[in-house]
Amino acid sequence: MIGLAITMAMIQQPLLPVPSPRQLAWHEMEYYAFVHFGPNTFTGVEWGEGREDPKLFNPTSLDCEQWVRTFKEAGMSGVIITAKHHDGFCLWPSKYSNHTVAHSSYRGDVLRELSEACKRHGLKMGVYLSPWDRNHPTYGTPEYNLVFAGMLEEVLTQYGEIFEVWFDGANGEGPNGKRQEYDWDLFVVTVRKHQPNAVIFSDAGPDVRWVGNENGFAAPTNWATIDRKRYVPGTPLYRELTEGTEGAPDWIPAECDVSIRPGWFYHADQDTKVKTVRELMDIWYGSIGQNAALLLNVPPDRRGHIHEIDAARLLEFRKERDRHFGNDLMQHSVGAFELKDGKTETFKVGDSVTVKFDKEVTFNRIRLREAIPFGQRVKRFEVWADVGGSMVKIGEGTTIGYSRILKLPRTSSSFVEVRILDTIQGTALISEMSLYDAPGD
Ligand code: FUL
Repeated sequence: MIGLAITMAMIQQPLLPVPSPRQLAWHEMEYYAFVHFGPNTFTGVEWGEGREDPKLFNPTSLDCEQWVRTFKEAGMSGVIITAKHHDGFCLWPSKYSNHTVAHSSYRGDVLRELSEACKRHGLKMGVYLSPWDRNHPTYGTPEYNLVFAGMLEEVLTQYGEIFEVWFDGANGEGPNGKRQEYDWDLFVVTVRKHQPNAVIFSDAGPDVRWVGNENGFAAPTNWATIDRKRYVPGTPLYRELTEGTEGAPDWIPAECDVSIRPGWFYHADQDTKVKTVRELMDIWYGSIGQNAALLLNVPPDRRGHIHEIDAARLLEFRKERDRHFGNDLMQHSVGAFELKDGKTETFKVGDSVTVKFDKEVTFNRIRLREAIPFGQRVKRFEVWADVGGSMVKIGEGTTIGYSRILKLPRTSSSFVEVRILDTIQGTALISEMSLYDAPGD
């Protein structure tokens, strides 16, 4: 990896929209854990009805320290926990509900345990709160909006810094058969007031958007921009969310949420269905490699542990990523980022990002990044290499954004060129380029 954005970028005009400081910090997190935990862990369902006896929630040896240690070793940067899923059960002792840990067989505060473990290990914590609540008696009335804002205030003020607030878009009937009209403005204001650095996720932002599927894949063309006016949470335009929209007015990048198991919650009969390293690598290329973040769900079991199979898989996945991306061949380059005409400050359409080596290197992956503080611009590029004395096209792509990884045929070369073929407004700022030789194809 080499970086040169800063000096060049200083003199650049940003192309609006650009990420906010909280979004920029979020972009760098890249890969973090999702934790679905609650009564469903003990009843075996995915969507609890909210009428479950809270006493069912009974982890026998809850160990958030073990979760966080595992996530850290797995190379994850944070963890988002289902503080409240659709069943309305609160993993903290909320004063707004009788359906909480305080009324369960486990009398502690899961959010406290987790936040302390995160602080000890330097991981960031986020919270998932389902606006849809199948338990709360006020659901379906204006009063529920105040209850939900009050719950938000509790989780955003008692556990230290929160990096992301995840609003689930699923929305059905509540206990009284009514649907809720959500006061989104109130919810957003509440988050901004108590955690101004946290990004807010929903189907449509305002800070981070759903990628439109739960498989872990963004599209090869993936803009960080959408036109927010076209969306309301819960009624997404799936395809558009997967690709973003070129030239749209709002910077709302995609996050890929996917579970390591078929379900979001732990079910013992899925112990044999934990995703393989190969499947996880495909997800990595489809998310991190396609300008999105990866939120990988790893649900704790009834003991309150990350199951041994999942923990081992996460570490194997990390080792495999190291085998793919552990050795950046750019470290051997002798001349990098030399512009064709030697004078231009920026990469214009028709310019090339070029890299020379004093002897051939062999590679089959390229990772590119744009200097996103100045916007996302690249629409089309090609990768060329000198192979045995002639320039050969070895790959092509559309968008780059925060991060784009292309698989290439294994190539040996001492001169590599990324040709910028099309951009918004004719210029591009490429901030990093890496070359790797990954095992296999
Ligand atoms: C969905 C929910 O309905 C699932 O239970 C899960 O929480 C997933 C991440 O989001 O909308």
